[in-house]
Amino acid sequence: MSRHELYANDPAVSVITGACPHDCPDTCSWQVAVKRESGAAIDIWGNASHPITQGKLCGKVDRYLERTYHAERLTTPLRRVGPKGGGRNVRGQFEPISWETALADIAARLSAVVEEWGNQAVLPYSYSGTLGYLQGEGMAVRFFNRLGASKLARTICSEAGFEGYLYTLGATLGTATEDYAHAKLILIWGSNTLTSNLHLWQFIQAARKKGARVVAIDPARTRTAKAAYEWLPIRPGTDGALALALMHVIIGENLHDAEYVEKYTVGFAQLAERVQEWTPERAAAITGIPAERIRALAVEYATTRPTAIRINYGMQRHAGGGMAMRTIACLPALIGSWREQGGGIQLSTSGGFRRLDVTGLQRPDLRRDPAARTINMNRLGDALSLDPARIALSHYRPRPIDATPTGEQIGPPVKALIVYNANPAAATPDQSAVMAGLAREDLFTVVMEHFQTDTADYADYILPATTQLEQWDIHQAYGHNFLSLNRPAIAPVGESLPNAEIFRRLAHALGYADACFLEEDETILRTLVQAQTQPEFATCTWEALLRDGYARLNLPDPYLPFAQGNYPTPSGKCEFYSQRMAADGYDPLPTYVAGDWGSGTGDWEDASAQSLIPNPQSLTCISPPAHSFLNTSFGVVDRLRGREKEPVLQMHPADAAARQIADGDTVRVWNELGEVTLTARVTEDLVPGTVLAPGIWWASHSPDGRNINQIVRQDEADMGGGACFYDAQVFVAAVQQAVED
Ligand SMILES: Nc1nc2c(c(=O)[nH]1)N[C@H]1C(S)=C(S)[C@@H](COP(=O)(O)OP(=O)(O)OC[C@H]3O[C@@H](n4cnc5c(=O)[nH]c(N)nc54)[C@H](O)[C@@H]3O)O[C@H]1N2
Ligand SMILES: Nc1nc2c(c(=O)[nH]1)N[C@H]1C(S)=C(S)[C@@H](COP(=O)(O)OP(=O)(O)OC[C@H]3O[C@@H](n4cnc5c(=O)[nH]c(N)nc54)[C@H](O)[C@@H]3O)O[C@H]1N2
Ligand SMILES: [Mo]
Repeated sequence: MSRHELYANDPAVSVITGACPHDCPDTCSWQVAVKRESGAAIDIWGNASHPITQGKLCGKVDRYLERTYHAERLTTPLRRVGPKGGGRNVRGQFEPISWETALADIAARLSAVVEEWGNQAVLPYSYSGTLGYLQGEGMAVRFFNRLGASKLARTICSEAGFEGYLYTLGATLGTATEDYAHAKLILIWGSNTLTSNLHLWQFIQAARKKGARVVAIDPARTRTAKAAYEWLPIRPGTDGALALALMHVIIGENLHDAEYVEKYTVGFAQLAERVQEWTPERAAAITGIPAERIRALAVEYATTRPTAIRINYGMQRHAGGGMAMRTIACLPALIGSWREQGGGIQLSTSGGFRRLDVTGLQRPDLRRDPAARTINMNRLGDALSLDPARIALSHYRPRPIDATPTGEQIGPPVKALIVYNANPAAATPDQSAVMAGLAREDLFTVVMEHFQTDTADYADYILPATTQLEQWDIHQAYGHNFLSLNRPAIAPVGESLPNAEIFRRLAHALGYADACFLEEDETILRTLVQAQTQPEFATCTWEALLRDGYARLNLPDPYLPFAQGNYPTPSGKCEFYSQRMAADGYDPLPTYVAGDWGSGTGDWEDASAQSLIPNPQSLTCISPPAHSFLNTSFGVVDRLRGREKEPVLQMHPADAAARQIADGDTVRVWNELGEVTLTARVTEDLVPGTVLAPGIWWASHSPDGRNINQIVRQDEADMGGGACFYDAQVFVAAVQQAVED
């Protein structure tokens, strides 16, 4: 008997359907069993009827009740009584206060900041704690529009890749997740499916049962690469070169789909000319993949039918990440694989939801100051400095043509920071700059949280927020085409409140009389659903969502978005040549943009640092997600933290030997931005020259109260102001030998 059946027959239990709120492509439909009498949740599982969830949750969200009822869950508003900040096992000190006092104090402080420094001195900071429309950028956006706060460019995760993909294809549409089951060759490119996109795997397995081959292109032999047919080890940040060489072979050997190219693409002649210089030998020298293997892969890719690429964000967290994505996105059109079910490429399915109208939800008409500056969230460290030059740097500039005009208004320093759904002290680049900013005594910081995170340690006020079990929301997805409704299963734990309610109360405390700050959460969501007029939402009625908990977008089934062109680009075609890119200051043709940090010209390469280690060579550091964490959101769950054991640095035996480092040694990892202490794991599952630190550990759970974002710079990728988490150069040295027994 399934758990659903078990509980459905139990009169003492009710079953509530909801949706996982976390930042993951899978956006699972979940079900929660709640004791009617006590109102306590007693079990949670994946919804068996959902075509993607198929009854399974990941190992993290399986522990959602443990997280929700965790002893350290925040249950009352808190006011700081000690110094700002924390450290290893040192936490900020706070006293409980009432909501009334907290809201009155915060309103008074915000009003004073606005009065003295102007509305732009207030900065919201949020990302993906929940991806819900309402508890994410819903009521919060109404509030910050009304206040006229500085705007935040949400660039930390996927922006560079998105921009690159959009230049080529016009929308983040692609292969349907279910359709991977039909592929005969699957390239998993810069993604660790078994860790970060688990529910795709069942479709890949189905394809393998029918003989499909799976190739993982990754600097690390991840769980996914181990399970794949082949691991193709690639140097980080060099994927563009690989794609160019693949196209060199495909066009050179006349393996492209001439008819598809002719009908549905622009710029083939220029592309052919461009890739002529990209011989496999040239790409081999850059990527580290042997030329023969590149040649064979190109032939295999072009001649196997259908063939699908699953690309994700790993390969775009680099200085040239946008261009790499733009280049790879040309491949399926070149071989015409969009024609076939099980062909194409998927970066994200979020494009299916792109026409969901959120104006009623976010109320841009309320914006008091439409010209307010936009801060790039990756540069929070700069934004929180008091140096005008650094504040200017933190302004969002997504393209080269947006370079700072001289005399640009930089606006006031940030004097009030309101953090929700994010943990920037742990997750944002250049951790020491972020922490230094957060430590400013003249900065007023409010953090809405479930737990006292590294960021909350710096807050003046911490406001307890509800989890998904305790709140309403609606979710799009970026790994499938279902819209989901989340219903609260339990009453708020302690005095916690949904983000929407906190902003509603803050609006009230600030005297905002607009009717939109009175609307109830459920009403807002129903109105949002009912306001949609585009045909793809015709199936997503409020009734269907209440009944099933999810609804498939009204897209054709099967869904082959570009089988007959229909690219929403300026030309209406797949753009091998992009005029828009030229106008935006880019090379209009696919090209390779090298990581600009490893070039040996930066000031990071200072002699004093080099003299500290026997082998002064720097290594490229990547820090993709640990299996048992979701960014920092599950770091508090002991059982999951226990699975990850401790913050480690994986390194290749050759790199370890060159530094006289042995497995288990404590190592110092540093560059000019900062340093962090980790435990070395020597492994052949990594390309030489690259080290890997699984993330994201809480700083306060780390040996020296710091984590790997110490060594990640704030500089933007080539497109979209995206982050460069995996484009860091570091030095590594042992600080202590492991004790042998
Ligand atoms: N368990 C778990 N799941 C998660 C998350 C988590 O923290 N934990 N985070 C969620 C979030 S916020 C996101 S954005 C998604 C991310 O989803 P993905 O982008 O699929 O992230 P990963 O699964 O880490 O896969 C990235 C892979 O890229 C590799 N990589 C790094 N640099 C390069 C490169 O230059 N080229 C190539 N080819 N590969 C490279 C890394 O080694 C890693 O294996 O996952 C989500 N799901
Ligand atoms: N070194 C390194 N750094 C990275 C990455 C990496 O791969 N390597 N990945 C990057 C990526 S892809 C991303 S997306 C970012 C993610 O960065 P963040 O968005 O900061 O993600 P989390 O660290 O998980 O923090 C989310 C916080 O929101 C809280 N939260 C969850 N739900 C709610 C809610 O309903 N209400 C409120 N008020 N709070 C809630 C959680 O408790 C958690 O503390 O990190 C980035 N940082
Ligand atoms: Mo992300």
